[in-house]
Amino acid sequence: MKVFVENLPKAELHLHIEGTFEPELMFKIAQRNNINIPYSSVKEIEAAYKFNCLQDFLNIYFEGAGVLITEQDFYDLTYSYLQKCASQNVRHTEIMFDPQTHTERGIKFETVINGISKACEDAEDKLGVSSLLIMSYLRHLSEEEAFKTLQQSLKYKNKITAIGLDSSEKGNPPSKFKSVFEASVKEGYIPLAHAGEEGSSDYVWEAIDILGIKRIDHGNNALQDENLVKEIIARDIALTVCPLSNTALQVVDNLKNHPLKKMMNAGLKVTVNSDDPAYFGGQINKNYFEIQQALNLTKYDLYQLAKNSFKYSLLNDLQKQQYL
Ligand code: ES4
Ligand code: ZN
Repeated sequence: MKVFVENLPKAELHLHIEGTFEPELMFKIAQRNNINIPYSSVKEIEAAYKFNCLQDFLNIYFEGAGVLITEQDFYDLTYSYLQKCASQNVRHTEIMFDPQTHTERGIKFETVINGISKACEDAEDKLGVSSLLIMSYLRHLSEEEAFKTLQQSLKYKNKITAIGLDSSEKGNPPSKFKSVFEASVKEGYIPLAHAGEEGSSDYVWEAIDILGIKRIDHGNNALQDENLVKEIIARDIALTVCPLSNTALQVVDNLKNHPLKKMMNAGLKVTVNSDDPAYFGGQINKNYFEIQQALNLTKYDLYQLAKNSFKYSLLNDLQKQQYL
């Protein structure tokens, strides 16, 4: 099964670039930027990665992202992730980035986007991995702040395919971002959002009805509402599920209780992804393999999951055809 997973061509659709920051690279970049981080070894860092909930994780994730300063830093972070894609037979990836995590600390939008997008171009040439970018608004900040980010992005519109919504879900419902999503769609961005990870099924309803999202990041709690499940299926919206993230953040207590197979059986279109692999204990292949083991998935299930990853990607139909 491990070899089957490794050989399976895949796309990754739910991945935060700031969440791919491995301790070794974090040390290296912190050192070259003369920044002190509160850890003295990789072991200490790994020991700190114990989370009780999404917020616990986010605090550490924002702190780690704080050492990224130059375009080269963003380039190195992204290229390092894309090399991992190549080695795991990930042929295509849709990378989320959180501009506000950086612009809030005085880093220019252009530094972030140029570093990330140059790495993507080089990886397409040298590694044969294609990528698209998803600009995510931080939902713990105001809608006005998101509007500022939208404005900053317009000059780089040709490099960005979609918008997302991430960070602390509870207390920050999708409806808070109705106007900025409308404005973003008018600019040609495809709307996506995290919903139903810690938030209830009501948040998933809002995400599809009010924001009009084309794909749901996580969506676990959609299963609480039969009518919602029917609606998601009727609209042919896929869920980007992240098994190891769900156990790391205690959204699911044990992989054996993960709802992925239930989702598939209910007719939902599911994909498997790593979310923040440097923090949650595994890259994409480990996510496929561990969920396969925990739920006794068949090779056919794995094939369906990988096929969905291309079918529900943001590639155009012609680009998809080479994989389907
Ligand atoms: C995130 Cl809500 C969420 N989940 C996982 N990773 C994240 N990075 C930023 N927001
Ligand atoms: Zn996520």
